[in-house]
Amino acid sequence: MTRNETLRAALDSGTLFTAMAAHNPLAAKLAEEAGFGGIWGSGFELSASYAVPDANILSMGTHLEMIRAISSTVSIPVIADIDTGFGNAVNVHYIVPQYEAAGASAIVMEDKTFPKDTSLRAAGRQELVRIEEFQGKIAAAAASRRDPNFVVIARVEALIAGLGQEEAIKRGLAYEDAGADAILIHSKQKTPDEILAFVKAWPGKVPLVLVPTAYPQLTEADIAALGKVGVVIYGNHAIRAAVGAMRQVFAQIRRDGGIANVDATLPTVKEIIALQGDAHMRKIEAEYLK
Ligand code: SPV
Ligand code: MG
Repeated sequence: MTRNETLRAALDSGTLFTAMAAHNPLAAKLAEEAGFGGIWGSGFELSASYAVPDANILSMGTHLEMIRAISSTVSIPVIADIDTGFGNAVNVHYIVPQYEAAGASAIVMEDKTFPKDTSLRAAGRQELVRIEEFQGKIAAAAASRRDPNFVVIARVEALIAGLGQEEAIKRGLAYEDAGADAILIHSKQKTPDEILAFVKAWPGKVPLVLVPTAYPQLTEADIAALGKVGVVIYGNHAIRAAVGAMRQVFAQIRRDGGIANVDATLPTVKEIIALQGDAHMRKIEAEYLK
């Protein structure tokens, strides 16, 4: 099975597919090693890794290169977060084949205006585009993919924008009509209530995608039991883990005035060399270095 087929089959099967965020190939490799079904090529994580806001400050090319690097490192499906599609439906028509060629198995595109503002920030600028305009963008994404198994996910930001459930359902259904294979419904409420109400009311045929960052109480077992959710995305746990670990170790080295105490707590250099794919290079070396 190709990666696109794997993701498509997971969506068709009705079992819950899990995707962990990554901002570089190493994070993606660790997520694959941990047993996640796929990788979330997160714009938030990539922005954070450059220490800039998640607000289209970085170019599409930077994100596309991250997706290419991740896809060539792991063998599980990669879901690319293309924000608002970097422009209008015409831009989307050109961009989707580039993400497909870079090895992504899916794109997620959100119905906000360009440039976007990040979703989880309190009081962000959350402006949505017209429903018809976004339908055109989804249709352009679906039409421009080369492989019919490449998955197009429409992301509804109506709840994030505070427009309520009726608007969110209306948009989800309109995007399904336009050809979306799944609907990502995002919420920044600190309890799952808003999302649970949406899932319960969702009358569409396509599966839903959840990003439970703001409401972490909801477990995979809870989500699977809802019956309508195909994918759960853990949106920023790679970068948050990295920030927490680096802060702690850096502070201890400053406190101790040296690395003697942290050394034993860290993964060994040998482990990092293994993660670099050293074994693979040694095989090439043995075969071709004459
Ligand atoms: C991302 O990880 O880039 C996302 C999810 O889009 S969120 O940051 O919650 O909007
Ligand atoms: Mg994003």
